[in-house]
Amino acid sequence: MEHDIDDGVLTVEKTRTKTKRPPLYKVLLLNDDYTPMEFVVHVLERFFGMSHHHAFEVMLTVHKKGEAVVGVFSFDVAETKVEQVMRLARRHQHPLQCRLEKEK
Ligand code: TYC
Repeated sequence: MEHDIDDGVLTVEKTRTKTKRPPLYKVLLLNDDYTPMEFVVHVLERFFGMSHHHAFEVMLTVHKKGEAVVGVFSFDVAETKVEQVMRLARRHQHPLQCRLEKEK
Protein backbone atom coordinates (compact mmCIF):
# COMPACT_ATOMS: atom_id res chain seq x y z
CA MET A 1 0.00 0.00 0.00
CA GLU A 2 1.20 3.52 -0.82
CA HIS A 3 -0.18 6.51 1.10
CA ASP A 4 -0.06 9.98 -0.42
CA ILE A 5 -1.31 13.15 1.12
CA ASP A 6 -1.90 16.00 -1.36
CA ASP A 7 -3.86 19.14 -0.45
CA GLY A 8 -5.49 17.31 2.37
CA VAL A 9 -6.67 14.55 0.07
CA LEU A 10 -5.49 11.11 1.02
CA THR A 11 -4.87 8.70 -1.78
CA VAL A 12 -4.26 5.05 -1.03
CA GLU A 13 -2.91 2.96 -3.85
CA LYS A 14 -2.45 -0.72 -3.95
CA THR A 15 0.87 -1.63 -5.51
CA ARG A 16 0.45 -4.84 -7.40
CA THR A 17 3.51 -7.00 -7.33
CA LYS A 18 3.14 -9.34 -10.22
CA THR A 19 5.46 -12.27 -9.70
CA LYS A 20 6.33 -13.92 -12.98
CA ARG A 21 7.71 -17.40 -12.85
CA PRO A 22 11.12 -17.73 -14.49
CA PRO A 23 10.92 -19.13 -18.05
CA LEU A 24 11.60 -22.82 -18.53
CA TYR A 25 13.68 -24.44 -21.21
CA LYS A 26 13.22 -27.80 -22.86
CA VAL A 27 16.26 -29.94 -23.56
CA LEU A 28 15.79 -31.82 -26.84
CA LEU A 29 17.78 -34.81 -28.00
CA LEU A 30 18.06 -35.31 -31.78
CA ASN A 31 18.42 -38.51 -33.72
CA ASP A 32 21.32 -39.29 -36.04
CA ASP A 33 22.45 -42.42 -37.87
CA TYR A 34 25.77 -43.00 -36.12
CA THR A 35 25.61 -42.51 -32.35
CA PRO A 36 25.33 -45.96 -30.75
CA MET A 37 22.06 -46.64 -28.94
CA GLU A 38 23.92 -47.69 -25.76
CA PHE A 39 25.74 -44.34 -25.70
CA VAL A 40 22.45 -42.42 -25.82
CA VAL A 41 21.02 -44.61 -23.05
CA HIS A 42 24.12 -43.90 -20.96
CA VAL A 43 23.78 -40.13 -21.53
CA LEU A 44 20.13 -40.18 -20.42
CA GLU A 45 20.97 -42.16 -17.27
CA ARG A 46 23.98 -40.04 -16.37
CA PHE A 47 22.78 -36.49 -17.05
CA PHE A 48 19.01 -36.81 -16.79
CA GLY A 49 18.75 -39.27 -13.90
CA MET A 50 16.67 -41.77 -15.85
CA SER A 51 16.45 -45.47 -14.95
CA HIS A 52 17.93 -47.82 -17.53
CA HIS A 53 14.44 -48.87 -18.61
CA HIS A 54 13.16 -45.29 -19.03
CA ALA A 55 16.37 -44.18 -20.76
CA PHE A 56 15.99 -47.04 -23.25
CA GLU A 57 12.38 -46.04 -24.01
CA VAL A 58 13.28 -42.37 -24.50
CA MET A 59 16.26 -43.31 -26.73
CA LEU A 60 13.90 -45.42 -28.88
CA THR A 61 11.44 -42.50 -29.14
CA VAL A 62 14.23 -40.23 -30.42
CA HIS A 63 15.41 -42.98 -32.79
CA LYS A 64 11.90 -43.41 -34.26
CA LYS A 65 10.51 -39.86 -34.15
CA GLY A 66 13.67 -37.86 -34.81
CA GLU A 67 13.70 -35.97 -31.50
CA ALA A 68 12.24 -35.86 -28.01
CA VAL A 69 12.18 -33.58 -25.00
CA VAL A 70 14.36 -35.23 -22.37
CA GLY A 71 13.85 -32.66 -19.61
CA VAL A 72 12.59 -29.18 -18.70
CA PHE A 73 14.75 -26.89 -16.57
CA SER A 74 15.70 -23.30 -15.71
CA PHE A 75 18.02 -21.70 -18.29
CA ASP A 76 21.23 -22.34 -16.37
CA VAL A 77 20.47 -25.99 -15.69
CA ALA A 78 19.26 -26.62 -19.28
CA GLU A 79 22.39 -24.97 -20.70
CA THR A 80 24.63 -27.08 -18.47
CA LYS A 81 22.87 -30.32 -19.50
CA VAL A 82 23.29 -29.46 -23.20
CA GLU A 83 26.99 -28.70 -22.64
CA GLN A 84 27.56 -31.92 -20.71
CA VAL A 85 25.88 -34.04 -23.42
CA MET A 86 27.65 -32.31 -26.31
CA ARG A 87 31.03 -32.46 -24.57
CA LEU A 88 30.80 -36.20 -23.84
CA ALA A 89 29.51 -36.93 -27.37
CA ARG A 90 32.37 -34.96 -28.93
CA ARG A 91 34.91 -36.68 -26.68
CA HIS A 92 33.65 -40.03 -28.01
CA GLN A 93 33.44 -38.65 -31.55
CA HIS A 94 29.70 -39.23 -31.84
CA PRO A 95 27.58 -36.75 -33.82
CA LEU A 96 24.84 -36.69 -31.15
CA GLN A 97 23.06 -33.32 -30.98
CA CYS A 98 21.32 -31.82 -27.99
CA ARG A 99 19.41 -28.50 -28.11
CA LEU A 100 17.71 -26.09 -25.82
CA GLU A 101 14.31 -24.58 -26.61
CA LYS A 102 12.37 -21.96 -24.68
CA GLU A 103 8.98 -23.13 -23.42
CA LYS A 104 6.01 -21.08 -24.60
N1 TYC B 1 19.74 -43.74 -34.55
C1 TYC B 1 20.85 -44.22 -33.74
C2 TYC B 1 21.23 -45.62 -34.18
O1 TYC B 1 20.47 -46.27 -34.89
C3 TYC B 1 20.50 -44.24 -32.25
C4 TYC B 1 20.22 -42.89 -31.69
C5 TYC B 1 19.15 -42.70 -30.85
C6 TYC B 1 21.06 -41.81 -31.99
C7 TYC B 1 18.89 -41.45 -30.29
C8 TYC B 1 20.81 -40.56 -31.44
O2 TYC B 1 19.51 -39.16 -30.01
C9 TYC B 1 19.72 -40.37 -30.58
N2 TYC B 1 22.41 -46.08 -33.78
